[in-house]
Amino acid sequence: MDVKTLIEERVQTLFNLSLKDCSDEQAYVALLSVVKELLEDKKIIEGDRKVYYFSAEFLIGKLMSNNLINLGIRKEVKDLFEANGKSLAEIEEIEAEPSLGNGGLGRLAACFLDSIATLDLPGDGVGLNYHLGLFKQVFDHNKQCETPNPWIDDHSWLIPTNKHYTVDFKDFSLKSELYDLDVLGYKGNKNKLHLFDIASVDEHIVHDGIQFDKSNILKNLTLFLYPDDSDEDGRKLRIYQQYFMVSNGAQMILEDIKKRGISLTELDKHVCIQINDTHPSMVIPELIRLLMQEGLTMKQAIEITSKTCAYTNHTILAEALEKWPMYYLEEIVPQLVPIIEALDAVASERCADEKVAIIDSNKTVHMAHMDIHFGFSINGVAAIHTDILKDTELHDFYKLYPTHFNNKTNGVTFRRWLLSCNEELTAFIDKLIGEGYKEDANKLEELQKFVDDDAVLEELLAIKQTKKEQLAHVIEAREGVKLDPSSIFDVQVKRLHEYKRQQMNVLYIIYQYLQIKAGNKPAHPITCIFGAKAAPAYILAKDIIHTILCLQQIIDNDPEVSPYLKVVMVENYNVTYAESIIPAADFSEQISLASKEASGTSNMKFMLNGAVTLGTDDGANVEIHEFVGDDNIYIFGAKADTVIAHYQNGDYHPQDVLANDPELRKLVDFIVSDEMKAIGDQECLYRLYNDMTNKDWFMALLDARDYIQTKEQAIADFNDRKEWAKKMLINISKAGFFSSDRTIAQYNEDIWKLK
Ligand code: Z15
Repeated sequence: MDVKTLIEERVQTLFNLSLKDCSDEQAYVALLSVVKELLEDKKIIEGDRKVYYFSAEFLIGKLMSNNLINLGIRKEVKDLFEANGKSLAEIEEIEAEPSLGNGGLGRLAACFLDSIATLDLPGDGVGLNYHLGLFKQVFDHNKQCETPNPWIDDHSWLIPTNKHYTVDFKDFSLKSELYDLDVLGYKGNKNKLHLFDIASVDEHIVHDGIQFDKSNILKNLTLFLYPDDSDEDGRKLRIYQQYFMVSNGAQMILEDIKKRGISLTELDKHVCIQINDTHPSMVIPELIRLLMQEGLTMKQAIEITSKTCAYTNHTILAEALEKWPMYYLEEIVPQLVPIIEALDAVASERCADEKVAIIDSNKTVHMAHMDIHFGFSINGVAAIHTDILKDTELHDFYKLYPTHFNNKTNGVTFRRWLLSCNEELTAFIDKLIGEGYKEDANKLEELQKFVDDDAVLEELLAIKQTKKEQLAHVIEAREGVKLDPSSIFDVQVKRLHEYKRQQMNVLYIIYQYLQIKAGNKPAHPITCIFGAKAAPAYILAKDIIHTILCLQQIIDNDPEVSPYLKVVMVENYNVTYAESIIPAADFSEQISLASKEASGTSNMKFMLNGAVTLGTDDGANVEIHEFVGDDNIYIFGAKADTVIAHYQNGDYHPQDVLANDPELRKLVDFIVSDEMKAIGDQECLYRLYNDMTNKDWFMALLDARDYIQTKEQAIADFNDRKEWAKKMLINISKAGFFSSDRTIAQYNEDIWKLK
């Protein structure tokens, strides 16, 4: 039966209504039920060898649009709804976005699952089913407040399974429940995302935002992703979560291997476990423990585990590399302690230097060190990032295991980040070069032949304009803020972190504000769009949000300024929001301090949608720069080697910069000006001001002047619409390398070796 008839009949059986007469909600429920069945009928991808991607986060976004695309029925369904007076886009909005991730790392995991299935490789995700997600961000008095973000309801895509495992902690055991999500490849077969949970979790213990008793593990274990770890109970809860995730995953894998009649001594020939950052690192000692329980010697178990596990590093920020005091592990998972001690002993036999020790002299366990000593591969996520790991951050490990180090530059799935979120651009590209690029992204290069075709360039600008108008509607509906779609849409959307330097963007806004007040209008009106969540215990990040929101208010209320400059920070930036913001962007802000952003992935989504990058030579910006050339990107600021030298020499002081640059001082001073203090919280504003002027650990002042000049140049260039459209076209045509299909093909070729 064709899909149209299926849907029409389903509305009839479920609601006794015709598609014309049912509500959008009813249409959604019927569509969901049909699509779930179509997914159920899809074959599971099989193979002798399988990868398991272990990750604390899977930021999958809404699933309907993606599933329709991968089933190859989106157009049919859209037409059917249209013929019945309904809009598929509006119906898709009804779905709640799963809140299973935070930022780039989680979104990468989701893109990877999509590409693994699309390449028809056997590979499943392993994670946790957080009921209340990260948190939902709301603004109150220009400050971030956190509230629960429930997303599981009767209409979720989760598939309950009958699988249960027992996970032992020191004081109690937990019986797990497993929920699965189908991950369908583009016009292909499917894999699974396995999300573990327990039945006793109780959302009702949450009060006053996202407060809850952190010691009540039975009730809180899978409530939130990244529970506040500023106190000891919070840190211990993270260990409970991590061990629960990896023990379940490891048990599931071994069960499957045994069922297939394979000897556990052959595990590494059939299974590869990819450890996504250090959150799942305990899978190494846990797998060793389980193998020993099955009768292997410790030596055998260590060897097999080492040949099974591979580690991806996503950061060089020392504070993000997890370390746990041994006594936490003794209190929670004592069964791992002798194994970790044995691993530490083996490691110190290989190299006695404490810099590479698993357990240091303070009895702290370094999770990344365990991954590197006892995994067969370690990779960084962009060329410059891997180089820095080899040369600096992990140099001592590189000397020990040079062949284990490899680079896998990140990528993004074009199904979601072009086909689904930008139908207009997709249709235009189809018309110009055909649909081949959907299977082989490098074919986007064929767009190059249109760089001097005026009609094409004009159409590209027209599509961007359409996407900007659509975004203006979304933002007006959601934030109550009116945007001018003829202004430049300058976008910085990403987690709030000092190293990403939203505070430097703030200095630009202050600069522009003061210029306009002094009678100097910008070359083109500009709208600065922000989206960012700050970790609940990250005070300075919250101060930066407060500062942005105060600036937004001051500018909104100033009729002299607001026709030329507008600031809007959207509430609760998430995947769904990204899908309407990214296609509408003119400028892509990628302004991290060089050496600090491992890769970045929104930079790739922006270029794919025809935005031009304003960025530092950091992360994947470096590779974007190489692909598009100097004329199609705006690169500024200190280079990574300069920055690294500043840290090594301890010779960067913001006061030195300010002493030589009185104009810059005026910008910083504005943070604590009377205007700001009149509406803002003085404690927050001064805390940020004092930090920026005395510490400025991520060197915003070092690059601020160059940043402001570069952005002014970009604004001026924007006015030559034809030249700008060429830059857009070249960015799109060079985006092919950043498809996660390419990334996954490389993981498979070098690390996983499936099929
Ligand atoms: C996260 O989102 C990333 C790194 C981390 O260590 C954690 Cl805990 C979360 C990001 C990087 O910051 C970003 O540069 C990179 O593109 C992304 O992971 C995916 O590799």
